[in-house]
This record gives sequence, C-alpha cells and structure tokens, in this order.
Amino acid sequence: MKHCGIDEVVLVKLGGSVITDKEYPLSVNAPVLLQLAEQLYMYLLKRRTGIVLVHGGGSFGHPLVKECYSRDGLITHECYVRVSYYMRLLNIYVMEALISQGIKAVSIPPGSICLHDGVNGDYVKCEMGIVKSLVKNGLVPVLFGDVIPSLGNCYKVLSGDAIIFMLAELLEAHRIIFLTDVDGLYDKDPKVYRDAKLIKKLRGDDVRRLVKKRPASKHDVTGGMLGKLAEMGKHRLSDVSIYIINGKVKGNLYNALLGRNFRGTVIWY
Ligand code: ATP
Ligand code: IP8
Repeated sequence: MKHCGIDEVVLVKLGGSVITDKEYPLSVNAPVLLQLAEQLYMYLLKRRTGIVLVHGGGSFGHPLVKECYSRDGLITHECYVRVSYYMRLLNIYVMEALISQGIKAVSIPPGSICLHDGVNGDYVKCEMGIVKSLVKNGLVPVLFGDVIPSLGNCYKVLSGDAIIFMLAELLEAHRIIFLTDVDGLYDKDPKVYRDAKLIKKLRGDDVRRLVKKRPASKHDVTGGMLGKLAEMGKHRLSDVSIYIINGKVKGNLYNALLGRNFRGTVIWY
C-alpha cells in the first residue's frame, strides 16, 4: 500500500505475554511497554513506514473470560461489560506508553467496529476503513483483542491474532511481527520442555501441519502460540513474512523492524 509518502505497512502484535504478566491477573509490564514504545519511535524517525499495532489480552482479557466460561459456560451481559472495561483499561496503559514516547497513536476498540455473524462460525465483520485512513495519514492505529457482540450467541472473543490477519489482507501488508515472551516458535512449549528447539524458518504451507489438534493453553482462551498458527492457517496470505520474536529482549523489535540481527522465527508465504 503506497499512500501519502508511506512505503509499506508493518503490522505489530504486542503480545499479552509481553505487556502483562499472565501469571498475575490485571498486571501491566510497564517498563517493557515503555521500552517497546521507544523502539517504535526510534524506528519511525528513520523510516516512513505505516505501523498498525494490535495488543493482546494478557492478564486482563484471558483470566476474566476464563472465569466467565467456567462459571456461566458463556459470555453473559455482565461478563461482556466487565471484560470490555478491563480491555479498555489495558489499552489505556498501552496508549499512555506510546503517546509519552512521542508516537502518534490512536485507539480503535474492536468491540465498537466489529460484529460476529453468529450464523457463519468464525465470520467476523469489522469496519476497518478508519484504520486504513489513519495509517495513510501517518498515524499509528492501535487495536486489541476484545469481546465483540455476536448476532447468534450474544458475545464472542475476537483475538488480536485474528485482527492482525484481517488487517494483513486489507492493508496488503508484507510484514507482520508478533512479540511474545519466548524467542519464537519451538517444536514444543519451551516453558515446559527444556529441550525444545527453536524453529528458525518455516514455510506457510507447513503451518497447517503443525496445528493438528485444537489448541489449548493454561492461561489463554484464544489458544496461545498454537492459536496464532491456527489463525494464520485460515487466511489467504501471499508474499507475507511473519516474524515471531521475544518482545522482552531490549532492541529486538527495532532490529526486526529493520530486518537485521534478531533471534526468532520467520514464517513466509
Ligand atoms: P496474548 O494472547 O495474551 O496476546 P501472546 O500473543 O503474547 O499472548 P501467548 O498466546 O501467551 O502469546 O503465546 C506465547 C506462549 O506460548 C509462550 O509463553 C509459550 O510458553 C507458549 N507456547 C506453547 N507452545 C509453544 C511453542 N511450540 N513455541 C513457542 N511457544 C509456545
Ligand atoms: O490475547 C484475546 O485477545 P488475544 C482478548 O490477542 C480477550 O488472543 C478479551 C481475551
């Protein structure tokens, strides 16, 4: 996408495992957030790239939704109000960090622009025109995993990962960077298996093979790392490179944005 002097659009997912501590409900990782904002700012000083940020639910969204599912079996009206409130609160922390570092960030809550068509399984429609206009103007739209209304089932969780791939199609992005709290995609969970091996490169065609069963994760209602891969597999991507890197390592985001010296996984379509 070429507009108003912007050469390309890069999509960055600020993983909930990076910006919050998923072991403790409602805990923000403020120093890491500030460090990421600083890296983005330094990069934007150098390159005329459009950036769209999406952040995850981390210890704000996931434990609350989990509690609703185990208590009520679904997202009730009360639950929707509560999760929606706390996701906006997390978003405020993110916005605060970005704006304090000089980034022209604008928040777009997906709960206000997206609707789940309860009839067609996973089909979600979002009014993303606003995102396109803002990024064209050189601003940095910030979306996040959220709870959204559903025509069939009252409410549904829309993950930040799903939003990233919707945006990739809409904005014809060629680069997507996922920041998590591990060094990339491993052959098994590196937090559980000490002998897990980092997968440095992976072809998009091989992603589906890796996601054989329904993803499950201790803290995560949207499937954790395997949920990310499952989401990737649903979209028609071409000429896209996806980087999964550790957002807690200082300078990693900056280097990945510049395409140099970063440790992580690259998946290409
Ligand atoms: P959020 O959904 O809150 O935004 P996130 O996008 O930062 O979170 P998670 O969904 O928590 O990331 O996924 C990262 C976690 O996935 C890691 O902490 C790691 O323990 C776990 N994981 C499970 N399997 C793997 C794997 N094969 N490779 C890498 N990480 C894995
Ligand atoms: O963390 C989930 O978004 P994700 C958002 O990007 C909620 O999967 C509300 C749990």
